[in-house]
Amino acid sequence: MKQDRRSLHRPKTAYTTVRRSFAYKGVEMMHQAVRSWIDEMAAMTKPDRIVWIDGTEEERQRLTAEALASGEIMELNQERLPGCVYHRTAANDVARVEHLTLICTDNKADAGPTNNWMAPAEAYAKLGAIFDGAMRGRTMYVIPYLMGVPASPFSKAGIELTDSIYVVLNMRIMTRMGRVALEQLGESPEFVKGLHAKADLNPDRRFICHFPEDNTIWSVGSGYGGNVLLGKKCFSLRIASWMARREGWLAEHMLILGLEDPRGKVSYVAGAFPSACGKTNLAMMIPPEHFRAQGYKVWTVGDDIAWMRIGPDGRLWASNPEAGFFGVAPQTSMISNPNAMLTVQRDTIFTNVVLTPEKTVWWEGMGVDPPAEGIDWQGNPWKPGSGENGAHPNSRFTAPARNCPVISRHWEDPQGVPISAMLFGGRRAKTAPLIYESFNWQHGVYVGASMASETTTAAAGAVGVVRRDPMAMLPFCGYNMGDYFAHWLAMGKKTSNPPRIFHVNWFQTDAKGGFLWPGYGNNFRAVKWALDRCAGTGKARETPIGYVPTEDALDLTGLNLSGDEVRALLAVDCGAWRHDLDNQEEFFGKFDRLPVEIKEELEALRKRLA
Ligand code: GTP
Ligand code: SPV
Ligand code: MN
Repeated sequence: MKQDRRSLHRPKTAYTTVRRSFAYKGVEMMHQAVRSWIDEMAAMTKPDRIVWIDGTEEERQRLTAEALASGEIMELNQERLPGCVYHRTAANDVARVEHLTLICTDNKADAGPTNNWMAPAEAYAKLGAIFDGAMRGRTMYVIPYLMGVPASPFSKAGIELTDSIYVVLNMRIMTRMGRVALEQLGESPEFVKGLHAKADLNPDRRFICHFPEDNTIWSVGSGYGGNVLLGKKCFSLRIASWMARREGWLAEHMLILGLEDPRGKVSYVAGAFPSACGKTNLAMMIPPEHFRAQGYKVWTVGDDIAWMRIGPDGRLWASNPEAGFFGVAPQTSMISNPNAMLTVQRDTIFTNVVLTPEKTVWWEGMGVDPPAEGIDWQGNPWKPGSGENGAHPNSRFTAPARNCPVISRHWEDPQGVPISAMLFGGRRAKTAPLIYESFNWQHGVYVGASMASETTTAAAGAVGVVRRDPMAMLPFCGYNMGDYFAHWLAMGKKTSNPPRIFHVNWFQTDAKGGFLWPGYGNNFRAVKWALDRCAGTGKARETPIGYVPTEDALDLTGLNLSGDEVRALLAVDCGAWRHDLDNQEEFFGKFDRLPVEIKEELEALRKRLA
């Protein structure tokens, strides 16, 4: 009887579909481990059909047509936005859900004090009950994908099983998917097993669980980006950070850019800022006119994630494992980020923005007049001046990286690019100056570990609250953050020529609450100073917190800042810092695996501030 039920649960059609799509090269060679895992997941979720994703253009067209027919996506004006489509998520499903994101390790202490934890057996049972039959009447898509470029020592394979075409179309942009991944996977059973089902999109039955000991991710009950594009935060940060610690590398929430000087020399910078704190913008920034005229250029390598390994030359080499950008739409304009605007003119998926009557898109801060009327992110008629946002503040675009006008020539180099400087930064209305340099690697790790930022709409919950967010990895570190700090310290010892570490803050406010620093392309001025420091030329004064540029060290040509404003941007307010240290102590107090070096750095800073 039990047997019968089981076979009932395994729709016969599924097997026909699977076998037919086995036609493409690679699947036949696939390891038995892959096939039996898919069988098992299908037995649980019970889809009507299983479709293997091969990554071809024909397949994109077929799936797009299907999703258009079902209403899952809408077509945009193909003359103005060729290849672009529009999607809305459920109104209660518009951001990552950190309180529903869990790390499931055998030992609770391995998840650490900053992660939500559940025992693996309990999590499998709890989510298994929600997954049970969740794909009935639906199709399960099997997406083999690579994070990283094929045949690179950095790249890793995953398979995501999902019942959402929207996910398939996004993964197609964000990863290298289909045949290329299966071919690399070959007969190896080494891959990250991802399972996603939208289920009933009920926030009470929504969980994003990571099982780093099993290379497994289970996500249920959401259709929003970071919760469901399992190659991104779930694999490339949470699971990869676990792998990186074991294998001796770093998986970080960092942009990567190349800064070319007038002689044509390109230096690479990586930067960790929390969600919606400026990574995409910095990665694509255009230097101010004064610098462009001299021949300075910025090239984009990545906008969200960096995998970094120690090279044979003792430098840290970084690679962007993603193939696209899942970027914040609001405030993106031809003034703030022209390269992003140009990137999203074709082959882009827009999520939760305003749909105009001409079937184009609009968002707050786009820098063009809003349509007289449109449809807002919730699908309701909307008019400018209504007092409501037309686009959700965390509305996003998904665009291929190759569309970016300033994509680096080296963005797909298998060995990555060598990093000269690393930036840690957040949104701090007060306390943190525009930029400062740490004294050395250990101090730099402490600067990263003690980072703080005001929360944004990228995650559900309160906005604008200052929270400690070490290395911008608080929501993304897949293991005990005390061990993570220790790993960073150890990496410095193993790297003979490590990057210099800086802290930046584009978000200081003046007495009226406006931003003191014009930001965006002007951030080039601070990044250039960082590279000047690496070259031994940037002028600095030593302060208790680190090296701060002297007032004449930043090239501010073309900017309208008063002397007082510049001094405010570069000020170190010892009283405010002492206050900040109390908050840091409270935060670090949560860790029972805090490396002694972090504590020592904090004490040393307290002494310097006294
Ligand atoms: P995630 O994709 O969530 O990881 O975000 P991100 O770090 O890539 O942030 P992004 O570059 O998309 O910027 C987020 C928001 O910050 C946007 O609304 C930007 O307009 C704004 N922003 C970015 N850079 C600056 C800056 O230099 N100054 C100011 N004031 N705002 C900025
Ligand atoms: C972030 O929140 O840091 C993002 C967007 O990059 S998401 O993919 O949703 O995590
Ligand atoms: Mn991010």
